Amino acid sequence: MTAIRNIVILTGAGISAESGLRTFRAEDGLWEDHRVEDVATPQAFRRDPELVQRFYDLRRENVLAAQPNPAHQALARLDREWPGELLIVTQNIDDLHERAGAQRVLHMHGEALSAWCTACHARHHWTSTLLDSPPCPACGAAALRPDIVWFGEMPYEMERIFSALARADLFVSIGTSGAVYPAAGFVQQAASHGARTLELNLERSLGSSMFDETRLGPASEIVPAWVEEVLG
Ligand code: BJW
Repeated sequence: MTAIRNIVILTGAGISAESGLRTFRAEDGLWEDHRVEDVATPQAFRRDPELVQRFYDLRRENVLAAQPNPAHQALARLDREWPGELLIVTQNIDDLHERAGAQRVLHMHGEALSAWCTACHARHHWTSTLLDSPPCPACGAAALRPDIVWFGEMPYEMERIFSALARADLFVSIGTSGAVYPAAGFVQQAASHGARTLELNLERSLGSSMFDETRLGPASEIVPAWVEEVLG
């Protein structure tokens, strides 16, 4: 077997579930309170900006109240100690990877604690409400929206992600259902370039059959165990 040097890790809502942040497609999922098309599309924002801003105000509050769990901490340890290339591509908008200490993190679907000015395109760290249409600190326009990638919008830094996938020796997917593209296709991208592929999830996902190996269990247990194994 080829020695592993470059690792790409994809994380989804499942890694933050044990930190108290709800996943999207579980029975008690987020979208039972709010249908995804009511809040996570640019069309919904144009139709009912108040609903969307209220929804993301609440998400922001939840993120601020949450704490990293042992799975985030284990990946932060891997980031500190892994001598080769490593990239944690997260679909999550929380900052729990960073608060656990990870640095090589890319938020492909945006960040809850960021606001994007649609007038001047500045981005600002944001921890309070956007519901009252505050002025953009850079240009003064009342044009701030959540810095989130909605359905139909291009995820962030796709070139950097595809380039890391092409160099990866190991691709690991943690706590994601494989329901949303382009992230759901990363396993095939990585495999087509020769990477070994591993899924860590609570239960089998839509994409499980595409992985070389699937390990089932709560992220707080199976991620630290896997990191221990990789760091030897
Ligand atoms: C645990 C656990 C525990 C629980 N331990 N595990 C037809 C075919 C292909 C594509 C399309 C198509 N029709 C439309 C599209 C495109 C569309 C898409 O994919 N739609 C699908 C619904 C079909 N995608 C887009 O529009 C994207 N943009 C795009 O494609 O641009 C064009 C492009 C082309 C080519 C290249 C590049 C780009 C944008 C997608 C934006 C997604 N946005 C959201 C909301 C915003 C963020 C937010 O508000 O938080 O992102 S949707 C939502 O789903 C969120 C998530 O990041 C994303 C993924 O969800 P995730 O993380 O997988 O969560 P769940 O709940 O689904 O799964 C949780 C998992 O955890 C489960 O498996 C559990 O088992 C597990 N679990 N507890 C371990 N304790």
